[in-house]
Amino acid sequence: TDQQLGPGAWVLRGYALDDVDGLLAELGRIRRQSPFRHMVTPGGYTMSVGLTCCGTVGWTADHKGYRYAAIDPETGQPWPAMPHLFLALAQQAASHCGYAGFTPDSCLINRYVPGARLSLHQDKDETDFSAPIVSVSLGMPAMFQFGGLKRSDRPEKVPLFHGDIVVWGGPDRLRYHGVLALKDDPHPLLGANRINLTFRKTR
Ligand code: MD3
Ligand code: FE
Repeated sequence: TDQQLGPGAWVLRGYALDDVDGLLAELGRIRRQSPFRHMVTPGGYTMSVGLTCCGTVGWTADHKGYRYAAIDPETGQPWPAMPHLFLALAQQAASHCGYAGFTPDSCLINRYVPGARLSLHQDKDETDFSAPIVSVSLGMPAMFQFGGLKRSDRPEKVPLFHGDIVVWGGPDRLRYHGVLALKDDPHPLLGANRINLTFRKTR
């Protein structure tokens, strides 16, 4: 049931389903320590997606730019540690797609409510583009946009559902991508929320 999106990108349908309860328990601990917040981009826009992180470093945005940092700017404390279950699941999904030895140091956690969206962008704040990115979708479905290496390349639409994992690496690592505004389509476990975990090796 693996669906290939590109030469280095795959959707693994339902791959995280057996781990959902454990992932949500860990997420509860993470968000008590570093709550979801809406970051303001360097251009002055408040993101509709709420965000927190775990791992050695977390992703932050402010008027000065985007970067990875060890301290959560909201709490002044280190980001929560990456739970073993998170790491194990990301590594298992990566090796399933041929990316052995994936050692993510950061997990970005996005929360979407109805209407929240992520406009087309590239992930290029990392220093190591040789490592893949692993993303885990939980809760409400979303329509993902998978573009090309140029912003002007017309994106392909790919629906992502609760429990799906996507692995992107190699020639697909720098493709433009985004998430269309979420519909109000409540999920039995997560209500009107979508949570996306994105694992990265940032350095
Ligand atoms: C495709 N998050 O946090 S999955 C992001 O669902 C982000 O929250 C989305 O894009 C979400 O930056 C999409 C993650 C993803 C990450 C890297 C990619 C998709 C990618 C790199 C190339 C192509
Ligand atoms: Fe991204």
